[in-house]
Amino acid sequence: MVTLLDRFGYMVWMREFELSCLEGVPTREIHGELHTGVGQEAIGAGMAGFLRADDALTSTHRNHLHAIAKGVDMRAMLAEIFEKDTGLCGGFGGHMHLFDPQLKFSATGIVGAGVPVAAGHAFAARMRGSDAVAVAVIGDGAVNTGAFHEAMNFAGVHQLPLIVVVENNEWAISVPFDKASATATVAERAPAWAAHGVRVDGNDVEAVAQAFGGAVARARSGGGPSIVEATCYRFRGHFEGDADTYRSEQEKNARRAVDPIDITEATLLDRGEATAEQIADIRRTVTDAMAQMLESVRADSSPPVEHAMRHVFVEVA
Ligand SMILES: Cc1ncc(C[n+]2csc(CCOP(=O)(O)OP(=O)(O)O)c2C)c(N)n1
Repeated sequence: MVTLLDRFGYMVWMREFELSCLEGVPTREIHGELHTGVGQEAIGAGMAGFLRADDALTSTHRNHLHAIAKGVDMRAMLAEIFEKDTGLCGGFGGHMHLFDPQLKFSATGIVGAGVPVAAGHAFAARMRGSDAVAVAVIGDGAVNTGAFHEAMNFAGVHQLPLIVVVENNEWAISVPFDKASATATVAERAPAWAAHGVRVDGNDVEAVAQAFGGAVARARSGGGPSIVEATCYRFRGHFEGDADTYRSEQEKNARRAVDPIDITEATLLDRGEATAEQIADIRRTVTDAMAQMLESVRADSSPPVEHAMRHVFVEVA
């Protein structure tokens, strides 16, 4: 069983992982856009512990925390993000294209495109007679794509073991959710696809765990698809380098003051489920371990230039 203290630990790892990634932007160790999930940790941490290796999880451009929740090796992820040949994909994919076939984890930068892939995994599990489930994590911007509607309808028709987790951080880059969605929530759309829908406070890691765990159990036992909408706020710009002028300073300051890690810490202390020393110890241990991981990843080599054409054409021996 994953305890609240365990979930707190996951959140601290997730935050420190993202902070380590941020270090590679000004130094130009990381090329291209970097999207972090700082502020959204309670969703990934709430999903931890419910999925098996043979369950599939597809994610987005903002994928690091979901990979950690699926159990993907963090060092291999960090090395991939820092473009090293020790990375998950040999340094060829970068941060938006993390793939772990053993754990059936994949990501795509194409908004909404992970949902039909997850529906395919769910359909394959059904055909194999397995009770494996498939999860797609998407943002609120993805719920207005054709891919999402089509995949949800397919999952509803076949009552597939598909769980779509929507991280509703209210903004799709500069577009507010309420200016783009015909419905006030995503969860309320679920009955249109014969799916179960629930909306939870995505800063409340226990509420996320309860909703996600319930959806996984339902899917595994033949109860069909679910949408779990978790409300949250992204603390940083859409990507590193985003001027982020579309959100007022007042809004950003007020929302960043509601930090899911601090909320979880306060709950643990209030309930006497952890002492201040234990909390401080977790924070310190994780910070030190992440610093060491980053230092060691930085010492790895980049893929050699002669490998540049690898994985482009079929290689004939
Ligand atoms: C099909 C497609 N359209 C547009 C884009 C450009 N784009 C990248 S991220 C993004 C917004 C995504 O917002 P959301 O789904 O809410 O996720 P968030 O970034 O808030 O996590 C857009 C429009 C894209 N990558 N793919």
